[in-house]
Amino acid sequence: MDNQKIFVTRSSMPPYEEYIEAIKPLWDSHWITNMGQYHQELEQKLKDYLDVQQISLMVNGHMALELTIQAMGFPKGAEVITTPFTFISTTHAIVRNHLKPVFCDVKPSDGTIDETKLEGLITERTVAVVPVHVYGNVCNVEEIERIADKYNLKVIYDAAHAFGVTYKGKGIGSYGDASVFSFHATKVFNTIEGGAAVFSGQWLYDKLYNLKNFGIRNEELVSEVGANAKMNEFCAIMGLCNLIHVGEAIGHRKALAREYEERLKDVHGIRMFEKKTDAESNYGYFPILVEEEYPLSRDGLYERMKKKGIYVRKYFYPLTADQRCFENRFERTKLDCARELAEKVLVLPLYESLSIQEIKRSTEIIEG
Ligand code: T4K
Repeated sequence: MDNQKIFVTRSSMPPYEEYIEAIKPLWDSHWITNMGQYHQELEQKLKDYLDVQQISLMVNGHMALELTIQAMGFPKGAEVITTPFTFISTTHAIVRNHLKPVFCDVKPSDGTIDETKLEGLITERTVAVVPVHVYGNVCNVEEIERIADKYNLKVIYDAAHAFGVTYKGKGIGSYGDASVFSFHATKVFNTIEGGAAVFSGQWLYDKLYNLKNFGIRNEELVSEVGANAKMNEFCAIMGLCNLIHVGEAIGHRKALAREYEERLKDVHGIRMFEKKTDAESNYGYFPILVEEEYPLSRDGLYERMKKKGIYVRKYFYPLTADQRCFENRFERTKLDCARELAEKVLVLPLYESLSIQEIKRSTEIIEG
């Protein structure tokens, strides 16, 4: 038991019979993709759950972000201010749209974009900001909105980690011009692979419909050039089944996160991110920061845990700005805090079926 491998996460899955029962009708209809009945049902249910006006389901979170940025119609080469302390998808979505990422530093308190440094990066070529609610930590949405309004910039949140997060009693997806969620297998809520863009205007719904469905409006009309990024019915049904249990799953994660906090709060040299008091987390990730006072380096602790079968992760090291694919491509802005966090962060295992005993196994190694 004590040498069983523990990974950073483990996909939440509904009871087997529940899913099998739910997919049975597909063998009658043979309608398994292209905005079918379950796709529509999931859109309706998620609109309520996420407390948003419009939703467009996608094949994954990355395509939701890439196509939402594309939908805005920014001119080629325009600048988009974003954070490098994120999964590579955020930066790829900007670059694949022929836009230039301008990297802004993050805050040491929670790893989100440092809004006090935004204005200094705005030029006449800036068209948008793509902040990330990293680990579900809520960005300073009010200040970002104030700056965006002042300079007439669009705000598209990468909310891949923030499913079910609320801020000041509102769904996190209701902030900004649009937000994008990931429903990947490793997320709090999954549709196996999947994602969605959420927003308020009908025009964006229609635009994204075109972009995810080849621009096809009817059998004889293709109105614009589009990709294929539709969610299929097996994935939509997985989402419908998982949605029934997600509230309970988040509650369970919360209890486990509290257990970690309690066990780690007095460990010298281990720091945890701050949470906004008016935000309700989804407990999707449990990141810790290994500070200088800790007897081991971050990498030292990572190796020690791995040797004992606990596969923690360095989300997000290296910074996306430092990845080989971007070498010598974009200006090197000062990213001191982001770099420091990337050198210190370790994400501990946290998932619905994790046991207190397994948490103890991890924290005992950290306690040394
Ligand atoms: N923006 C942000 C900020 C993101 O974090 C992400 C995705 C995106 C955008 C893009 O959304 P998607 O297009 O992916 O929907 C994982 C995920 O693949 C990725 O979705 C996620 N972020 C990223 C943070 O983590 P890896 O390369 O670390 O995954 P992997 O395969 O090493 O899996 C991690 C652990 O999860 C495994 O050790 C075990 C567990 N696992 C994994 C899979 C694949 C399961 O339990 N079941 C599974 O099916 O990227």
